[in-house]
Amino acid sequence: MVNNERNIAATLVCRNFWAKYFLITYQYLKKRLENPEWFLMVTISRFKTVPLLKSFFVQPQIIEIKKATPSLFDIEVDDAVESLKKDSFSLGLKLPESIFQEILQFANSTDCYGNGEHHFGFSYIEKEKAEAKCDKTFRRGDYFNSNLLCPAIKKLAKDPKLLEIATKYLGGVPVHTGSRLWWLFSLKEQDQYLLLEKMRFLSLQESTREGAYFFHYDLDDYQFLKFFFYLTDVDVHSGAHVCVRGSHKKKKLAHLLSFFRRSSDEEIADYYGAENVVPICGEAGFGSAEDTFCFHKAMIPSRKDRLMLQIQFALKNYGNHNDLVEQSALKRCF
Ligand SMILES: O=C(O)CCC(=O)C(=O)O
Repeated sequence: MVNNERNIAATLVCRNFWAKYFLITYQYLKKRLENPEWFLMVTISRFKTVPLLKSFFVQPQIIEIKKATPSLFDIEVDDAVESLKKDSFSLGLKLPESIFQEILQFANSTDCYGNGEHHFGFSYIEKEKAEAKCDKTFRRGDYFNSNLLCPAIKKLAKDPKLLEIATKYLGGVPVHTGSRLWWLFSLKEQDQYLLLEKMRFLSLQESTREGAYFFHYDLDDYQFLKFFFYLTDVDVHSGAHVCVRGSHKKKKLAHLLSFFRRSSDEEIADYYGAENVVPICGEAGFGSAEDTFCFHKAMIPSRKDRLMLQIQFALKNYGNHNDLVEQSALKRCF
């Protein structure tokens, strides 16, 4: 009897798994066929690290860099580009105090949206009230239209040194493809466990919406680059972003061919060495540049919520990496 029940349960789980697998595959193909150019890029750009194909994907151009306005950053551009090429990331950016305060003020005075859902808007200090009202646990809070609504965020996307780093790293004229600002809310141990279990069965896109807590790599263009800025103090207990040094240049064939582009902590440490798994910690205002074709993830915050800003550049804008939402589609919880 017990065995029989187990068999039934196993059959249901398998059916569920395959139903979900086919649904994800269907949605994936439908979305990609609507945008064939993007589909082609997502399919082939992952092979840019294969030595014989490299020159096909990356054709450096000579670009004149205009430095009309002064930069907000005191950083050596060539050093940053070297680190990006070698390690996949470069540390040491720092937001000027006035820009930092302006973004913080924006975050405190604008609604964020629970788990990125357009109808769960609330102000950060109302989070617990919003959770009670919606009968939900929010793991993330995303802001929308940040580049349009916050002049400081807009200014960062036009900063001459960030553009120069992007130009030299991408080997072409960088296009600002979007900015994003979001909270990762701290979770109790039990909730962390439940979340990780749930995420095992989600597609990369769905699990990223929960908080990108599994190692994965992005395929946003043939060449792309992100700048991250912490708006809260971040350590390994408060949502450190983690990247795997050198993994933008070298990937296992199984990882390159993988539909989900995800990997476990154990597999990453085995293949790249634990010493190359780098949690990025820093005080509020700390920034970094990263080629997120490398394996990367966020650590689940257990002690404090994390607020992070991302500014993204690529060679082409496929329209998928921004936080733009029709303002009328956004609704408050209360
Ligand atoms: O939140 C983080 O630190 C990682 C974000 C990320 O990997 C993603 O959005 O793809």
